[in-house]
Amino acid sequence: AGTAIRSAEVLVTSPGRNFVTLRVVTEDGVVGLGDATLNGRELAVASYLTDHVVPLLLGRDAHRIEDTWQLLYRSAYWRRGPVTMSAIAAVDMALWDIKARLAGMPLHQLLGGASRTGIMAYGHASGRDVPELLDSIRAQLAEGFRAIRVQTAVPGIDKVYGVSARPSTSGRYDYEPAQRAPLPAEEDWDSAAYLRHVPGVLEAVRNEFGPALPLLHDAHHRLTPIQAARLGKALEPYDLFWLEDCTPAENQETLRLVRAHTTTPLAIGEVFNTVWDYQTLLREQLIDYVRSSVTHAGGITALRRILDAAAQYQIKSGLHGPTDVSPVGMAAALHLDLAIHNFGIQEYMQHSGATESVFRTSFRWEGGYLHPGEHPGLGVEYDDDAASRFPYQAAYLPFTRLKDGTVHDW
Ligand code: GCO
Ligand code: MG
Repeated sequence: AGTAIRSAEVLVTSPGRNFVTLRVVTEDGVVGLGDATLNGRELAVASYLTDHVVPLLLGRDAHRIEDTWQLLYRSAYWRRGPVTMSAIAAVDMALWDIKARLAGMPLHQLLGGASRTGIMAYGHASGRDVPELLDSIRAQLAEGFRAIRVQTAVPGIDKVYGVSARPSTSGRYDYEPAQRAPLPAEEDWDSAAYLRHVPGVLEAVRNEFGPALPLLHDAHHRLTPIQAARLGKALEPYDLFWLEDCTPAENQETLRLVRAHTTTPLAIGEVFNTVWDYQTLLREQLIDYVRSSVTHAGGITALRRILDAAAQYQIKSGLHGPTDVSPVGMAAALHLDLAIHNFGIQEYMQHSGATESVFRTSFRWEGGYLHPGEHPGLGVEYDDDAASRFPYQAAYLPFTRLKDGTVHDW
């Protein structure tokens, strides 16, 4: 029939940074796109798709999204993991894109329709010192952001996650942790220095911008449970919207200890890839925000289930949206954000002009709110000519070592 899958191609391009995209085409020529970008491990997902998934897709009915999802998840036997789940996510997104294009509707209509008029997004600010940080926040406010993630350099540490090397005083926030090089770069870390420094920085920001501006902070998995508890407590006077990834994400039970000591809201989940990673966190109400991306959590089908499970506990969404989530993955997030009831906030790190030349999107950014637009499907078109100008280049996320040389969480 006309909706059988005729082809599925894996597209790798690097307009400023690497992206892996799956393009599924039906017999009738309807195209669906899915994001499979896994920062620093792009080619593993590309191979997983090309070698092991595409052959299973050919000839299948593109309408059978649930059945395809279950087939890809269960037939792999090994289950879960970021490579597998990013590959499944790309197929899932592409099939939802096709279904919505065939229905002539923007995807959020198929997910239940809009629950709100716009999607509140947070922007990113950072500084090598407090004055530079305050300027960076002002620049993000001028861009229209109504919530800001605040990251700061730390005296004595050479390079800190989330801090832009060049201060961005206007326009797009310029931060890309993956570096184009054949091997990952080494950075340094000192948790004690960080813990001494951060509360004073948040105090300065709060004093400057008043009580109402939502402020977020990402500790990026670097603290022990007791350090995380102490940080959450120390930041309470500055009323954070959330403290993100305060401990390494593997151990869900750790969050019991953190939770017992602080009322600072907690966000976690960007490195998770299934509902199982959230099981304890949701059931015991140990977090306030689900941080997954559609791309790394197995697609729209799977993330919707995680968010519905979270809703029972008034846990809200805070979907991951750095530049390594492609415009296709971002569009999928926006349709989900618009449709679900338990929406919290959306991360938005604008893509570069080069990225936008490859991925033409229909989403809008107005007055601090995003909207996925009304185009049928996800609303993203892939420009092959533009993409061909940006061949893959190896790029890696850095890693850290403590002063004594011990490898630490980045
Ligand atoms: C965030 C994240 C990112 C990750 C990046 C890794 O909160 O947006 O922590 O900055 O580090 O996605 O690829
Ligand atoms: Mg993060």
